[in-house]
Amino acid sequence: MPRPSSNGAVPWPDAYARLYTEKGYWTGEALGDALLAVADATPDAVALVDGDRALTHRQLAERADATALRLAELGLRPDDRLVVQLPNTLEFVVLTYACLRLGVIPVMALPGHRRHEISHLVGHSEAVGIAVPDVLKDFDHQGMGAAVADEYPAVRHLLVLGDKIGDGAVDLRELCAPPEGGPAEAEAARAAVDAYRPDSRAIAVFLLSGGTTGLPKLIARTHDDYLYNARRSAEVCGFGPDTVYFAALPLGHNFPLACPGMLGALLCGGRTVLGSPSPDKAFALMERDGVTATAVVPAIAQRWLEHRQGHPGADLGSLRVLQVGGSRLADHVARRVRPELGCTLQQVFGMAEGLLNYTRLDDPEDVICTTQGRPMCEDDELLVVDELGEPVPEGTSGVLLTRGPYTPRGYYRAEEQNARAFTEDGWYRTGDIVRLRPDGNLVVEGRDKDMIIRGGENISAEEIENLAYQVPGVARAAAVAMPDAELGERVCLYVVPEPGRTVTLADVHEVMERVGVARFKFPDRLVLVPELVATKVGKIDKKALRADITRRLGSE
Ligand code: OOB
Repeated sequence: MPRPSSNGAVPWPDAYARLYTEKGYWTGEALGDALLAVADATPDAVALVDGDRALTHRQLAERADATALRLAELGLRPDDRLVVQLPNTLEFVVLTYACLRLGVIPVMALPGHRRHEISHLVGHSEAVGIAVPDVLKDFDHQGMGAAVADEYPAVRHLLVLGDKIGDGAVDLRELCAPPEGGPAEAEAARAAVDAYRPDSRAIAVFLLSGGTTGLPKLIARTHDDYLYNARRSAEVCGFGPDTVYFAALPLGHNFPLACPGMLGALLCGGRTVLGSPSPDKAFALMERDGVTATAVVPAIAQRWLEHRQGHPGADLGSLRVLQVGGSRLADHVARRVRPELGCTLQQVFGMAEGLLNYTRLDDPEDVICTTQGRPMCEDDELLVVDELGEPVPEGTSGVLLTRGPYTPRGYYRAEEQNARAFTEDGWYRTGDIVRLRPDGNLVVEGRDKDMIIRGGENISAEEIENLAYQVPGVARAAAVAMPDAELGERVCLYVVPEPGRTVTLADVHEVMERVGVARFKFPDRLVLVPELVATKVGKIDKKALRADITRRLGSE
């Protein structure tokens, strides 16, 4: 098993690092420098649009450096960790860019996370700061952040975005404000931030694993690997200076962040427009800003298609590519994209752990609609194996293992999980059941991991079960995916109650509410059963449970 290095990340073996450098995948640049080079080349092109606020590449770069210096003044230093839970806003982008320049590592939390998750992320990453909105969708993020900061004395900075900044908190609008002074000051700020330049092998960002084992694990992505991730993705997606990328999904997700996402668009001298997936607003914004590419999960693609039927009005003529990924897109939905939205569909089978598969824009329609694409790099290694770990014959389905230049060799400080999720020689076990077609494209046929993907949010069944055991009267619990027309899957919890007791869905929700668990993890349905059938090896037979709930749904 590869050992973690002193920074807690598991590095690639030297021979691979050499190979990836020789092949030009790793360029030795820090992400911040790559972004600055673009700002120097196309200073006056618009880089970022957030409502009626717009920044050119030069303005964005200068704001990032001003922000980096303010972070440094607050006492943040390279390798410090900052848990970031912000909506898609200018401040999110400026703060992230500033962190990349300074070598401060953002930990990309998701908007739905609550105290349970944020507290875990802060503890595990040993964060010194938390960045949150004041209130969002009636939830007091600032209060949550303050409570987590109280719990962890190492947290010295609470950065808050909004109108109500509490005592002792830092106002993110001020932190991310434009620099004062003229070109000379900007140059001086840049030189000052340059002094902090992180090594290209250092950790650039922490992404979260969807995970199958309880709370999310941290994935340490390096400057070298993540820059390649975004640049190569941009190439495959035909991004260039004319690209107008619409960030509809929350930017903390790998997909809108760097596949090619916001970073890919910036690195091409293109533009990112910030928004959210709600169809009315998204369509109006795509028309107004001349959006050329965007990324969504299948549940949203479906919603957009439905909406389009009722509201054919908005002009989506600028849209060239709709990327869809995160969970399996049904072939019949895929086939509707070109005729109904007038753009090319690109299926993306990716993971925060690294490997990205894309259908290519010029693939035959059949490949685009029925496969999840092929790896973006010729040095992505794929292995499809059976239950015994033996490679299956081509065209047979099996579990996918992978290694490559942007797939780290282990989770951050997680030796026990790494022993399960990675093989001795560094292959990542994706837990996805795939079939490799003779033309090199993959078809995702299922999952061999205990995870539920609810409208693009990955949920660990084990985490839900652990929470269920805190509910009085629960003797045994098993969470499984139940099929759902709208979200793809929802969470169904099977419970064996203790003798003479009963348990309701409301009881489960109450406990999860109290613990402060993200809403999207709340079970959608509870089924009481007298017992849970075990497999031959003594594990709960989840296949049988999935079949059971599918049967129940079918007969309703
Ligand atoms: C993306 O990343 P994660 O880390 O949230 O989730 C990864 C898992 C995969 O292992 C697979 O189980 C599932 O999500 N998945 C798909 C899929 N794309 C992801 N399953 C079937 N079909 C697909 N197209 O979800 C992600 C990261 C970067 C780009 C796109 C998606």
